[in-house]
Amino acid sequence: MAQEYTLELPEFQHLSYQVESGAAIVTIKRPQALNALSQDLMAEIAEVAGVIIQDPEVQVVIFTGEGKAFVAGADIAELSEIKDAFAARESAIFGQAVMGEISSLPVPTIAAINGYALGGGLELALACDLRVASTKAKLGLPEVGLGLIPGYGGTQRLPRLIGRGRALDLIFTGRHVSAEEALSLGIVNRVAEDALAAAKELAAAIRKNAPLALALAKESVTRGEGLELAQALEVEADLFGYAATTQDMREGTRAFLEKRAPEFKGE
Ligand code: CO8
Repeated sequence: MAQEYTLELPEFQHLSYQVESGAAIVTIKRPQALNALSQDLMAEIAEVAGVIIQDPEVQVVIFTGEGKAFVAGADIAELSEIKDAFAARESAIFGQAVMGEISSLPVPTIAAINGYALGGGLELALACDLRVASTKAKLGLPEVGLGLIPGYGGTQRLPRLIGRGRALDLIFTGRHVSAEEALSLGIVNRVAEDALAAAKELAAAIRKNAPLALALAKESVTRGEGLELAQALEVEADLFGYAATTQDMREGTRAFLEKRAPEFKGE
């Protein structure tokens, strides 16, 4: 069921925001340019991240695109107008910060890749926790063909996800890979005919679990990424300790012992 809003939403021009059964669905809507990320659209993505954080109904977020693309990259018309290295660097830093807002959302995020996810579009998907691709999707980092390099996190997040050699194959060739190849490379978690429907199913499976535990599990994985194993395990132990103090932990363990479904409150 779609939520009735008490939260005041900004007027978005290039995306829509809707909450269905605890899942926020953010649909990028610039189909005339295959949802290319203009600066205005990037600002709206940053804004929607702020909305998500404030919306108490949201337990999972799904990003998707309208029409035949998820997002076909940064807006090439705007890129062609960039005058100098300073301006280009600023644009990359702004874009990286927007992707950072997405990747640091406390709730699980899913990219429902309904079509082309190229350049900045793949980088948006990589900023999400999970990726579900439609059988029609094409993914790639074609920036070198434009005389550029990925600048919204692609040279960093893709190698961390799939390893240096596989990432550089995609970055050097700029080739588009199919959903099936993306699955075998480990870029996407699932492939389905209808990416959004499959992402909603995945969101429903995630939402059955304790919300604070989900947030703490995500935090543990994120904080551990840049650390030595011993330090990372300390982070895990600290967050485990915190999880064990929650009402949801009492409820989850009691429900198991009483052979019933738990009712988590996120407390
Ligand atoms: N930017 C602007 N407009 C675009 C983009 C884009 N990335 N992609 C498509 N469009 C526009 C087309 O120009 C076209 O507009 P019009 O109808 O006015 O001519 C419309 O969308 C439809 O596109 P096509 O006719 O090309 O559709 P096809 O089905 O023939 O082809 C493709 C689809 C293969 C996806 C093709 O459109 C394509 O190759 N697009 C560009 C993909 C690309 O190179 N993306 C990477 C961009 S660079 C990038 O993302 C860098 C990110 C980091 C930046 C950091 C610093 C700011």
